[in-house]
Amino acid sequence: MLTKPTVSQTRLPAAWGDTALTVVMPTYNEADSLPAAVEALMALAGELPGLSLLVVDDASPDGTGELAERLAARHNRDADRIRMRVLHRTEKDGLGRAYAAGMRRAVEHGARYVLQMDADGSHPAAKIPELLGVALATGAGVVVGSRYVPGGSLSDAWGAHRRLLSRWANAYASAVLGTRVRDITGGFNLWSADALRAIDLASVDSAGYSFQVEMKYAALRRGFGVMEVPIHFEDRTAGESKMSFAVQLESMAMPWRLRAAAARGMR
Ligand SMILES: Nc1nc2c(ncn2[C@@H]2O[C@H](COP(=O)(O)OP(=O)(O)OP(=O)(O)O)[C@@H](O)[C@H]2O)c(=O)[nH]1
Ligand SMILES: [Mg+2]
Repeated sequence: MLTKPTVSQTRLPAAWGDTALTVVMPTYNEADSLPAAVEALMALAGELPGLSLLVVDDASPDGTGELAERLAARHNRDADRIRMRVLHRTEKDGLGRAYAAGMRRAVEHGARYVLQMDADGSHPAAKIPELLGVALATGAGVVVGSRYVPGGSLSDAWGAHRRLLSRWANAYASAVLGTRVRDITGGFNLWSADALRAIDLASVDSAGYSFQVEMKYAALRRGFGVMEVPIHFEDRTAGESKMSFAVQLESMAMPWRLRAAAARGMR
């Protein structure tokens, strides 16, 4: 039985902790989940002085955007530098578009690494130092927080049907695209700014979850290394999933669209 780390288990060389690293966190109606997600990240500030957070909110009707502003004001007041910012967008435009906008902003503001992370408590903040350590030690363009390498695990709350579906979606996308990435659909990934600049975020097609697959494939096509680090993936404990049928259809079609574009030499 694997135990879930509650505190960071990786000690980085002190200088590595100074690396400018921005966590991009998209939110839509996450008022019940956001405070704990922000706390978990801010608790890493001692070990990672270069860490900051950018919340990307799509005008959540439940007031997540205003809540994020209040959290930012509190954390920035107590710190010697700006630790948290909020990017407000005018309407719900899909997780992929929110990530692309946030990542672009992070790189423009000087981030050397950008980490994508959900606000619903699914992704383990305590693993961030390890992801950064692997990126710096190997020069990989992307380090995947992976559910499907040895040592990775899924919440016990996931039933057999959901486990199978997730496994199948991963195998499907990797097989269509001919990659060896075990968790190509995963959403807890650390990117180097160099990889993000090479990918050109403005050209990314996916509105929804297929963003995860499209980005990793784009990095591979451009010759960047992809590493995978095992994580434990928790089920969300508050709020609701935003996964819709349209988003699932886009995810089914995207690997074929990417493959066709690659065959035409476009991506
Ligand atoms: N800004 C923005 N954020 C979004 C949008 N859709 C989803 N998100 C956020 O993206 C993250 C992942 O969405 P979830 O609904 O948790 O998707 P999921 O993890 O596949 O589904 P669950 O298993 O039910 O948690 C969460 O932080 C959401 O609030 C969107 O259209 N805009
Ligand atoms: Mg989720």
